[in-house]
Amino acid sequence: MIFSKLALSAAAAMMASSTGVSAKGSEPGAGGNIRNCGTPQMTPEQVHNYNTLAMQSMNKLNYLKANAQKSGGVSTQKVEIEDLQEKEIKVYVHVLANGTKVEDGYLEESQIHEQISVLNADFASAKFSFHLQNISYSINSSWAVGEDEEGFKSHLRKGEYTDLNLYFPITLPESLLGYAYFPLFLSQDQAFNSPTEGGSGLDMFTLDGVVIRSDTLPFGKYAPFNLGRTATHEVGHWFGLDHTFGSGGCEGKGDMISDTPVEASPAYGCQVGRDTCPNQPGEDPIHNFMDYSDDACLTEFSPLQKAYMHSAYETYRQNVYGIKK
Ligand SMILES: [Ca+2]
Ligand SMILES: [Zn+2]
Repeated sequence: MIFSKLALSAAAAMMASSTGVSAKGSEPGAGGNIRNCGTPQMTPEQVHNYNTLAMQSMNKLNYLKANAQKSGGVSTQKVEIEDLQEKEIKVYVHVLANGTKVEDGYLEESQIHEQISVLNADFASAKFSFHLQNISYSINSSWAVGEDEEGFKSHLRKGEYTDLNLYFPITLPESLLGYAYFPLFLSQDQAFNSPTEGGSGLDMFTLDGVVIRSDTLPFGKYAPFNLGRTATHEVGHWFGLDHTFGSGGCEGKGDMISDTPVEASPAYGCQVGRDTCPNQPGEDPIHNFMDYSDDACLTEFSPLQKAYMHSAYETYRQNVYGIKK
């Protein structure tokens, strides 16, 4: 995976050493399969930007402080998102298979359309819609198992920074279900990933996108993660959202989204009533798409998460190099 390559640069080493990729997935799940997301943990700079933008989106939507305080810091007030304009996201799908049979990972188009439908349903209340532009099929034994990320992305990535590329290998290293990259100010990140510093030579524009093992698509075999919610979760990262458990623990800022209760660790299965931070308001957000529960248990984004995704999309993706799109 790209993480080992990124570790060559100092800034990225910080990112890689604190990813917690294996730590977060090391808790036993209810069944044999567990959710394990490989999206890198945010750098301190990303955390700072994330926090600032989260506050801005809160203000923008008139999220009343008074209401938040009344309920002990977790606002239960409905955010008015009527004034958020619906955004249409162009989607490019890339199937990474071993051969041309379905069992080789050569997905049927109907299954891909079903995945896009799940995204549209899950993001409808957040006012995002997804529009499939093209499906590419590649037969490559390395790409099919999620290896050579640089290779498949530099060959296949389509569209602009506003557009979503979805890569579907059969499986991924380290039992990951998927991973994505947070949106960034591109020029800033391209500098840190410069080839002259021994980096991968690929900029974050090329790496941008979501990689998901294809048996997590609707009708896939990776139960209980086969209802297409891995895509929803990873696209949440692509829009800039952190996990609801943040970097873990009850004392930190969690995910910096004030209407998702703080939780100490990822929730697995569907633990209704789970409350790992009893001294912090609210039960754990086990139904939130940005937690680790089973697909059937994941049903929602919080109002502020929805607002934040719009702010991040406008700030990072529609405003590349200061040019507003
Ligand atoms: Ca609590
Ligand atoms: Zn994740």
